Amino acid sequence: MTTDSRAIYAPLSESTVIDYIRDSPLIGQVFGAKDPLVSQDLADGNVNLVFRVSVRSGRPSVIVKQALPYARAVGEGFPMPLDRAEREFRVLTVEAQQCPGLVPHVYHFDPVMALIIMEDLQDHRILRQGLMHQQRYPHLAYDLGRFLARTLFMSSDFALDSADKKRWVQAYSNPALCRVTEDLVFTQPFQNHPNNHWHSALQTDVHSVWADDALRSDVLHWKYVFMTHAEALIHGDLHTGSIMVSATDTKVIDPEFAFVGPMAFDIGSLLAHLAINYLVHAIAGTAETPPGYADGILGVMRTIWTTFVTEFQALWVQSPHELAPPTAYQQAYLRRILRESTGFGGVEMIRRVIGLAHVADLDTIAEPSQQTRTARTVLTLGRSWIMQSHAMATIEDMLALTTEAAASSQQGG
Ligand code: SR1
Ligand code: MG
Repeated sequence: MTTDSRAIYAPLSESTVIDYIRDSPLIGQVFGAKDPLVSQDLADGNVNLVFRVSVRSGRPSVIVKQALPYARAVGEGFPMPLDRAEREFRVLTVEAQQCPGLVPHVYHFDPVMALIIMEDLQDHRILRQGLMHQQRYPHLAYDLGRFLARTLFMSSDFALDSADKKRWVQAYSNPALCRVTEDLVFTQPFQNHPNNHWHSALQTDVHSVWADDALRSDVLHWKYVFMTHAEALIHGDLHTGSIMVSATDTKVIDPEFAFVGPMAFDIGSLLAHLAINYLVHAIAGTAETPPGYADGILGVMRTIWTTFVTEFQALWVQSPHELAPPTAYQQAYLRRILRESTGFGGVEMIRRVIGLAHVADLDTIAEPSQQTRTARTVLTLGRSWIMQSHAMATIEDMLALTTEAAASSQQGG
């Protein structure tokens, strides 16, 4: 892996990205000097430029991900700092050590151009797309439970030396992107804000969220936890669009929102997006939905959590440390993480219906009344995860709330 930079930042295009590669250490490392290179614009997330560059036959190929000084999908009115590329590069490097094989290989980082050149996962697809097309991934839940346990444990005070942990808090400080999350996740969706948008059929539901002071107080609590609890180096935007999968492999991508924050923010966000996908299949399933597919998503949620717990506890045992706690403390700690995951997950569900950034699982439901019903149920479940979070003792409690919301929606509730 190389680190190198051009003198001046300039956003790349489909043609200039080829010039960039021709003049980079990728020649010799991945491509030959005379290889006929082609490129493809693959950007479909909210934030960055993404290109595939390959030889004309298709392989070998690499992905070039470049930060823009603003959020790509919103425009220049939504500034975002270029230094997020460097943070993403550093976090991918740390995660590759913590979880070999679960993040893409990085070939090259250029801090001035704010770009990372990484492995092209051509045989993978974005998990959200795979789940929307009713694919099953037998290794997924285990891989993600392990990813969560290892990244979170190994960057926490349970693994790091006290002074090192404090250095990590500084080194991964991410004020601008944390502010994006504070605004887009915890604040704007819970009040009337011009960045919000929602389906007109949900007007009453949205107004009842804004009028619900008990709910808004709890959301404020979770925002405060997000802002103050420097527990571990978290991914910061871990949803089914930040994961790539094949039948046999899982890769977690896009850690640009990473900072030292509450472990449960990652777990809750991931489980929330799976719960949204569960509701889509349970409520708006089509003739193509295989029997049992929605329940399979619940199984993925369960196994992510149980694997996380098992692996996290194994790391506690295997990594003797001055903070090695007794079993009762471990159990209480992990129950707190479950409660917090439920709270954070509920906030994430609601923001994906009302806030700036929506999800394709819901937006692509073809039949309008089914789409409304499902989105309304996501709001109901989000509220229930938030308001019931204090009562979560096991993952089955969270799954029960989830199946109850689906059942109530199917009965017209
Ligand atoms: C303008 S950024 C909107 C959202 O996209 C990212 O993936 C984060 O989820 C952020 O909240
Ligand atoms: Mg992202």
